[in-house]
Amino acid sequence: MATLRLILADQLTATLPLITEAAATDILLLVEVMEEATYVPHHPKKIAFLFSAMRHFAAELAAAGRTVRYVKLDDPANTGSFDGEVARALEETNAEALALMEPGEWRVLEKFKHWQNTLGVPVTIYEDSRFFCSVAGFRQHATGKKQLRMEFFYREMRRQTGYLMEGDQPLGRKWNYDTENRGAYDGAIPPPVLPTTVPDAITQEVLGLVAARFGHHFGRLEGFRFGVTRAEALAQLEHFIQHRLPYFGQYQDAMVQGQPYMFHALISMYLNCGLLVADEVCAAAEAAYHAGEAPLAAVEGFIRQVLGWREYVRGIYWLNMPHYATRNFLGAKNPLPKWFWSGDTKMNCLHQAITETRDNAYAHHIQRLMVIGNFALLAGLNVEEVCAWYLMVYADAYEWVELPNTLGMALYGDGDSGLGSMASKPYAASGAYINKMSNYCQHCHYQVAQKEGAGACPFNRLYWGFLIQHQEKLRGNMRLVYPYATLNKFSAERRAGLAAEARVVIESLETL
Ligand code: FAD
Ligand code: DLZ
Ligand code: SF4
Repeated sequence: MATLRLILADQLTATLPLITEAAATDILLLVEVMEEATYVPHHPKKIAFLFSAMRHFAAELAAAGRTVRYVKLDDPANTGSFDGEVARALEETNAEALALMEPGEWRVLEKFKHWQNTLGVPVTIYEDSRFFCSVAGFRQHATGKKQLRMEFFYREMRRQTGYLMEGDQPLGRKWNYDTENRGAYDGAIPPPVLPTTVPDAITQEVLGLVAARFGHHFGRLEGFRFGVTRAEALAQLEHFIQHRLPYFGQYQDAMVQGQPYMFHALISMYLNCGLLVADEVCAAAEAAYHAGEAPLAAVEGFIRQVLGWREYVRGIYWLNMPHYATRNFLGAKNPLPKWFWSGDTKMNCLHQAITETRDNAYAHHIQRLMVIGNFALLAGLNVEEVCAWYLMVYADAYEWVELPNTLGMALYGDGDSGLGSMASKPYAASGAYINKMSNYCQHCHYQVAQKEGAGACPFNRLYWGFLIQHQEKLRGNMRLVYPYATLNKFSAERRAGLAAEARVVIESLETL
């Protein structure tokens, strides 16, 4: 009896039990479908990356002797959806069972569950074995707690995995080295040039297809540089470990005009589609520390992102879906300005972050959080629209990781959920933070030192108005004691002036 085994574009890991447990007669199914490429209009580089990676992965499986059924997007028989392609494959192959692995998105899991009742064949759903913490494991972690915090979850994961541990103690006797990390960039170490990957014939064909079918989506296809095979992803990881990891922590929050990558790893797109797995990434970083090639602060900072944050956001997503997607604690409803689709704004920090996103399908964490996210938070931009924007523009974006980061961490949309909230306070900041961490303000139309008036930095003009507008909801937050104490010292007249100043900015979002 043959089983049809569906492998999604973000399940390209040859060691998955979904694949290794396949019998010789089983059929491995990979499908390029219009429905997935357009449920949000993904960045063309993201689509090209996934289609090319899928085609290379399928070729490797076939070369290893597996029976692979691969459906290209432009196959005339392609029905355009997972539903259609699974039903067609079952009919045409006479497979008598279907095997799947937990998907990364709630909407796809709902489909899978539906198939259990409608397809007329037994359906098995494997657990996604690539994460350190299973969905059930996170639920257990959450049980009985009044509030969840990444830092405590992370310590639990360190103990469980043994990463950077000496017995039951953290290596160096400290769990977290952030006080040594996150400095401003002094220019002393130039960011290394990234290795480039030359598109082969498969990628060239995909690039042609994507240009023709998705060229109208936001984002530039030219300059495609992602690796598309496991070997290429491993080479990218190795380059990071050797050349950028030693400075990762120190410059983690730094932003420099014309340097989109700085000392970041650029591996999230490979981790999230399965070409790399989290365990090998953490192991490589830890080995660099033990070999004396990277300091503990940098290695701990990096491992915290992968072992801590990445696992934590996945846990939060599955713990809280589907209602999580509808949260909007601060009632943010203002429409996205048109320049989110062009980068055409006089605010240099946003111009840099959005045009780099358009060109590379990538922006690093602080650009996502403290520039684009911070602006969206202060300006009260519509949570649903902002989340959709993040989901479509980044090559690493899947709802399980995008939604908690955007709705939760950047927009504080889950601020009322107590147990499941991502951040302990909104990441609201004035222009002073961006000026401290970047050189963007030196090249900006607006004055970062100016607090009010047409020429002042819009982040400054929005900041106090944001705190005033949401004081009923935020005043009790212990981490906002200082800004609210400062606000309380202002006269009623001054507070009214600051609120009016923010309203003027919000009314002129399109022209900023
Ligand atoms: P590095 O900065 O070098 O970090 C190393 C690795 O740590 C990353 O590859 C990633 O796997 C992991 N990591 C770090 N921070 C996080 C985090 N907060 N959540 C999950 N993993 C993390 N990451 C995504 O993978 N997909 C997304 O769709 C996504 N959307 C985001 C939206 C917003 C508003 C914000 C603030 C962050 C988002 N992130 C997302 C997290 C983070 O910005 C990216 O993982 C990171 O920028 C990827 O680049 P890198 O590989 O160079 O990461
Ligand atoms: C993002 C994406 C795109 C653009 N295209 C496909 C596709 O054609 N076939 C496929 O199997 N998966 C695709 N994906 C990834 C799916 O949307 C992903 O599996 C879900 O988002 C669940 O994580
Ligand atoms: Fe951004 Fe304000 Fe600095 Fe301009 S002055 S780059 S808008 S923070």
